[in-house]
Amino acid sequence: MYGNAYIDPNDPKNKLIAGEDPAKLQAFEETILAGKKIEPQDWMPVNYRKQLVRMIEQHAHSEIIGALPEGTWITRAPGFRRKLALMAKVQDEVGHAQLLYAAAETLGKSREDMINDLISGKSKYSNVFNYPAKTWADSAVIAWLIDAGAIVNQLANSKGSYGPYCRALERICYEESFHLKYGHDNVVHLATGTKKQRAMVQDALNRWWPPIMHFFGPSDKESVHTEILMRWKVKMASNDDMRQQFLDMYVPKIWDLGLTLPDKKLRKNPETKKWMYTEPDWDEFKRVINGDGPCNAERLAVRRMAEQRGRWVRKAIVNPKDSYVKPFA
Ligand code: BYC
Repeated sequence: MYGNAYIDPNDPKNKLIAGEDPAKLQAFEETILAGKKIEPQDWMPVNYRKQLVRMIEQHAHSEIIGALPEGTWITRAPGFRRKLALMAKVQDEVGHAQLLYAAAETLGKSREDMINDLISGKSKYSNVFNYPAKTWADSAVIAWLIDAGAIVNQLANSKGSYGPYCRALERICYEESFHLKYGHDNVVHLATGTKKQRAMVQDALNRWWPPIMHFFGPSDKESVHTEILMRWKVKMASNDDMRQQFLDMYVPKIWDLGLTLPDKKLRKNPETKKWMYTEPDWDEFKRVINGDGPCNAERLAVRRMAEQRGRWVRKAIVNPKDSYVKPFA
């Protein structure tokens, strides 16, 4: 429906831009085509704003919820150095959420509304964080491969069109590259360790592989938002392209460690240079992102508790006279 050619907001086929001023829309699209950034004070179509809020908000939620599965391993990480490193990583992830909430706020949605939409279950967040981190190896696999997937996505999108989101992503990517190295170091340690350690990391990889394949979103055929997001350079690559890029970079590294992946079809087609794989279970993906994964209820319950327990602090910061309010009221 949308190529790079001019699109007419008065054409009933173009529902996503219905009612927009054609001249403003054209100027907006030309700015994007020229590779310039859109800033908060600039004119933007209603749906550009809506899509950005949806995506940045979901991303911010993913960062704070993503801190939970790894966070539970801080006290159990083997050795003081790994405890310190994991604590710093978890702290970074929560910091990423702050950067992203601030970027989304520039589009007019308040942080309070975003948090309320998260804890009420209205907003989505990344599928991967609805699975349990059962062993120390799970935390290693998350830090290596989920952070790797995040970098593939975020590095591409940091070259996108919305200034505040791109600047937040650039900074996040610097920190994620440390996380990836930390995760890789942990996986290598386990994969080259005792028989028990190898078995533990292999088991974690087997369980995390399907959610990792889901992480990049539904196949391009099924994706709802990709077309308009790519036209407006919010997304700089399609879901399937990002998945392919991830497979290209990380499957060889996983195999090099002598680890296997739970997909017999997984191989690179020498002619097309594309990875072939078993189609992920998209019904499971839909269940998980719509609230019915193994840990959704637990994750939201923790966030709800954090929101309630921190309420008096936020109130006291806004109005110090209120600082006598009882905690947990
Ligand atoms: N999980 O039309 P589509 C991290 C939803 S955190 C859940 O293809 P789009 C880390 C999608 O929202 C990094 N939902 O969507 C943190 C849509 O539903 P709605 C997280 C998903 O937006 C702590 C529907 O499916 N990264 O790395 O074009 C510790 C149709 O999909 C998912 C980001 O948030 C999913 N995986 O493309 C360690 C990156 N995939 O909204 C690590 C920013 C799809 O219509 N986001 N859905 O109800 C994006 O790049 C894009 O939003 C996506 C999806 C590629 C994820």
